[in-house]
Amino acid sequence: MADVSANVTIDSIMGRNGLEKWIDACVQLTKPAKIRWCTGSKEESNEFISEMLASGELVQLNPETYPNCYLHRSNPNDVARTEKVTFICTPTRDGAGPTNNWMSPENAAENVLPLFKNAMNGRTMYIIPYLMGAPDSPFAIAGVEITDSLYVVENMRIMTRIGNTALEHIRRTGKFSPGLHSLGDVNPDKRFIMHFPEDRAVWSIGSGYGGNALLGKKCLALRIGSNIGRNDGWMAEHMLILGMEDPQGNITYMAAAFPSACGKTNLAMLIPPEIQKNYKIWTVGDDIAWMRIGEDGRLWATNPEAGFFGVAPGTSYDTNPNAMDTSHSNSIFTNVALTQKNEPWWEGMTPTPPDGLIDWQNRPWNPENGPAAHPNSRFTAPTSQCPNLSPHYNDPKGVPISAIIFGGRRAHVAPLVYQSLSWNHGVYVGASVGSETTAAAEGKVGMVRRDPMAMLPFCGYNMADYFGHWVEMGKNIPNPPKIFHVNWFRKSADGKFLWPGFGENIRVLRWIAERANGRGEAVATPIGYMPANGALDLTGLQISDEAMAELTSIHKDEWLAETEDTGVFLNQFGDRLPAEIRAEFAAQKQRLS
Ligand code: OXD
Ligand code: MN
Repeated sequence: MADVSANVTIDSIMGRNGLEKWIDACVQLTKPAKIRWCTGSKEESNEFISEMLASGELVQLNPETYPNCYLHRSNPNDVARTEKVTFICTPTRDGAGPTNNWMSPENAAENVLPLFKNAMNGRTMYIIPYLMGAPDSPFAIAGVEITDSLYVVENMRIMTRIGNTALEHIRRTGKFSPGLHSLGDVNPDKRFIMHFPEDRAVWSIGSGYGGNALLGKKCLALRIGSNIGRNDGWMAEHMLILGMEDPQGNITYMAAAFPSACGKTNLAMLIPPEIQKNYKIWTVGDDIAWMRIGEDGRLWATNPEAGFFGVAPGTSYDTNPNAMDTSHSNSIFTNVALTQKNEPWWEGMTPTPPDGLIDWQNRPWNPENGPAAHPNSRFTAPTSQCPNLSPHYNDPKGVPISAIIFGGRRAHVAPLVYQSLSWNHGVYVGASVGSETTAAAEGKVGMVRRDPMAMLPFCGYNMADYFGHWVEMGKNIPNPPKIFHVNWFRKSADGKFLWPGFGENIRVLRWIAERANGRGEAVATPIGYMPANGALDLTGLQISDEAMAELTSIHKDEWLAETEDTGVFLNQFGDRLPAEIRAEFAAQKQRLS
């Protein structure tokens, strides 16, 4: 290890010698001026918020209309997850696989750890014990995040269960995920998000952005979590969880994976249109699902988070009233615009922008400078405030999943909905998910990239082995969920969305629930089962027959090209790709030709 500090050993900084020694090592390394343990109390939160208001790190929003809500403007160089500096540090490159950036733990200790040296000089170190999962769930996993950012502390307070509950869990189990975070000098050239699955450890430096800095979410619950799940026989997935209640009161639970910024939060909180009002959606989670085989042989899912970190633009009382209500109090808004009434605003919140907006960079808004709110601006809001929150949200055993749904943002090719022919075909469907890129991660927006199970940026080990784990799980679940694919984003030749989306998606969920419960009319096609004529309830929907025909059409030439492209993606895994996935690929090609 490079000369970071005489007292810092790799064992201690990885947390191998326990919590106290790890904290000592972090202190020796980063040399904070003060140390503060977070207890999770309301008083502590008030104190931290006052401090941030005084320093300008937060701006208080209108206390009448947005009580206890704040605006944070981040460094303009730090507004999204940075996948190119996100590393999986397994002993061998193969452990991380071809779709992850890899660095050896030795190399990380040599080259990245020194960036933390004296990083907290003159700053306070906050120690945040936190829990992912309900406190009395046997599946909860604890972490401790050390950070020098109060913004991170207050976001972690919303997104996870922080403080003494978590500390008790750690004392009882002796286990925790050590996460060291420092803003450093918020320099993109010295920004690294490092994961060490063998130690459940995370080091993050140079960024204060959500997915890079709130270590419980993408880092622990998905990248490290997927490793723990593989070893212990469960699944950590980038999925929302919802329950759909039918008029008879039966609830069908579904988990759905979509790449970032494809409307997961909207789907999780869907409110059906008036004509479908006898159906109701219960929200369990909007981003992450941990799924285990229950004693009854079904797959049970829990949401390990305590908050929503939702994309703001496009969210409105038309598109997602539940998200609007959830985030109207006790919430933090990041990189949104500010109105003259001191309220948050973003593109799509109202049909026209109010006068006198201040943009996300604290300038009077001039459309020539781009949107008023950053396209990846966010709200951090407590799950408990969601008006249609499922009574089972905190249930330690979770909810039984009958359907798994994959989806992407595809202007062409993918039809509105189809069902896989089997579990393994469903794994292939998930492995072939493609989506147009969005602003949630840095890079060009609008390119189709393969994003298997929406886990490309979040799978913490070799993705070929991850497909293998899915195949294995299928063998072990006596009563597995049915697997589906949806696409809300198909466009006509003149570039208009064909499907109205949002609340109307209930019509598709209804067919999915019927199929999952052994009913629902379907026809077999080369890519899977599609709704039979009349099987989707379109009553009261203004949609032309041509639009419906296009939404449910499969163009063979497009699908052959799609399958070839999936093959190119899968080929990078070489011999490590499970034989079952290879066989599904061959069978799909065969059916198409
Ligand atoms: C998120 C993401 O923030 O997927 O949830 O990017
Ligand atoms: Mn996400």
